[in-house]
Amino acid sequence: MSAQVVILLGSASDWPVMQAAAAELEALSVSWNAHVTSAHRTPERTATIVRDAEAAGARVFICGAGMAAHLAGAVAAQTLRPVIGVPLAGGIADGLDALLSTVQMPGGIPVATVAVGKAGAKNAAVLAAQILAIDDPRLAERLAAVRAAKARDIEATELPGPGGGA
Ligand code: RP5
Repeated sequence: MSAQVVILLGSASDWPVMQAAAAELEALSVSWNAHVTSAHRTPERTATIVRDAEAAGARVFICGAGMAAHLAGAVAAQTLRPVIGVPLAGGIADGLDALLSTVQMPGGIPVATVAVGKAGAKNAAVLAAQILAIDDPRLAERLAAVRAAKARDIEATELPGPGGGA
């Protein structure tokens, strides 16, 4: 069986941000693989990757792209599996361009669009895991444990008081 989650990047230059999605999936023990493919530069390769991954059992696609960020939409056009789009900064409007390109899908072909950049990459992984956890109780437990650990971190945070004291 293929990886449960397939991460697609519009360019190798997107990997420094998108590796946050891979790291989050790894931490949750969700299998993943990643490929560079472009909606515009390699449209046929994109369609082939999606079809092959789906046939091999991929459950969710995560797509990160910047500028005229159409990768997630191009993937959503090829599959009924959930597609999560991560808009990336770097274009003329520092990610707002990619956000609008990713989120403004026509009715009937949804892309679940997350925040621009690293937070979006992380949340794409968590959202993919939440989708998979609907029928995987052990993954749901791991997600709950990660969320509880993050809450404990916040509760345990102590800031210096006025004058630098505790
Ligand atoms: C997009 O154009 C890619 O997703 C990347 O964010 C941006 C720039 O790509 P490169 O010129 O670095 O390959 O398609």
